[in-house]
Amino acid sequence: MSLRPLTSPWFHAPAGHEKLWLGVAVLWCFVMSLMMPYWHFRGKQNSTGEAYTVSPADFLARTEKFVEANKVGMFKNPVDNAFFTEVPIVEPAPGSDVYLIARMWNFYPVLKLRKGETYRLHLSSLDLNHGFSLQPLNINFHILPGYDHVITITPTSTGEFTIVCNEFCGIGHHAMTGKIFVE
Ligand SMILES: [Cu+2]
Repeated sequence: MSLRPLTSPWFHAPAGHEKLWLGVAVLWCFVMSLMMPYWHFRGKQNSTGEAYTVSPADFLARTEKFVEANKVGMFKNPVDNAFFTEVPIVEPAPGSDVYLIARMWNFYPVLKLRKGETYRLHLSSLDLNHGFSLQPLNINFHILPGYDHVITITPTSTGEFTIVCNEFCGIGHHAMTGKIFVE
């Protein structure tokens, strides 16, 4: 198989409907570009931009201390073949610092929060990149190792929310889920 060189003139300027659709596409590029800064200021689900460097060992130590102080029970993971079958349930005081670890392959711990109260949620990973996708609300953040990303959250509805990892992170990725209960 060989490629044939193009015969001149190969370029034909867009005409008719082609012109119209190219125009629509370019216009939409501008709209989408403007939406990015717009949602940065007007959106209600943005990062606060607050982040610190932290070693995975330090973040694990802070989270263990947080779990120790606020543990109220154990959560049995309903996922088949889950890598972590039991995860502690933690009920932090409103307004306090809350720690959530993402790692291969679970979210630790399970959180119990109160509607209308504000928390400082610290997110970090112990190994590689993971995703924080809160369902069914569709709130999405990256969770990176080495960074403590602090998100200010105020639950506005009660119920059971599932955290799904939406960054492929290995053989157990499909089983990587977490829970947040809001009362
Ligand atoms: Cu993951």
